[in-house]
Amino acid sequence: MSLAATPGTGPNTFPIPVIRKRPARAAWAELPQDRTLVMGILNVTADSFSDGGRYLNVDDAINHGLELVRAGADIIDVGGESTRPGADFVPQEEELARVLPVVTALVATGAVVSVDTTHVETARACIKAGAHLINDVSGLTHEPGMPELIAETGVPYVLMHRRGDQQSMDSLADYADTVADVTAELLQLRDRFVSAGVKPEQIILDPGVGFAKNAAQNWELLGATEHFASLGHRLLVGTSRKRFLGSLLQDQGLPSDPLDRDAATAATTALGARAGAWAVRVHDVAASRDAVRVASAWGQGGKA
Ligand code: PMM
Repeated sequence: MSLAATPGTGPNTFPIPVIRKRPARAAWAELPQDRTLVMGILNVTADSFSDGGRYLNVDDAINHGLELVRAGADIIDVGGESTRPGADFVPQEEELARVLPVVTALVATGAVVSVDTTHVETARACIKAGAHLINDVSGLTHEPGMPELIAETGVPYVLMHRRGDQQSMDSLADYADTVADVTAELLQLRDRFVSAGVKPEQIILDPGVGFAKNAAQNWELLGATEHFASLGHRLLVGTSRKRFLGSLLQDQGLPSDPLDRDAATAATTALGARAGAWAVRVHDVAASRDAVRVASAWGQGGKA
């Protein structure tokens, strides 16, 4: 990867390196197809559970996005509203003001950029600014107009399973059969998007680990990764530093704070990759960059 210096673009004050010189849309088409992709998390938020407040400043956020690319991220997922249980809602205009300069600057470097938003107007503005992917965690509560926007723009779209919102979801983790119920609800949602004109190949499914699920339910969903990867869509899995990993480590008497969960996260990356995940969403990119390559080499005589 060349990091040729170029004049700065966007609102920040330092020159932004061009990672790959090519039209913004081509960057998506050039993503590797022979291994699981690594999506690096860039939370431009005050209160995300493991990195809240660290990248609220635009320059810090852009710098961190570039660090994630240098560490081996295939996609950078930029979010302006924390989705952790109990988090405050952020007005859509404020969310957009946080993410748009970061998305614009990262797209200008040639990076593949995803936007983690539940808001149609944020998604619309970011797509206009060149974002390649919309990552919507709203699940069964998505905003009216989202299916139409995704159909109209043709961008890839992560359809994640969640019941309720960040304030109500913990009380909604009641399933007769976790895997069957999540599958049925996800496919119902998928059908709504397809009816609005979204092409099935635009849709990336995500079982929504930790969203209206307790630890045991998260493990059930992860154990069914192969099943979720066989539903006719690409599959994204997000486990990074989540509470259920902390509980597992704590129960074993091991360090379990959010920043102690990266090795456990890398293990879920390797297992998820072996089970057919298209991408994993992680904070610690370097560990998962290596883990997806180990997963590819496993069973292929060492050829990653
Ligand atoms: N998890 C979080 C945020 N966005 N998006 C998708 N598609 N899947 C996830 O599992 C997911 C997500 C919460 O993690 P963070 O607060 O560390 O970003």
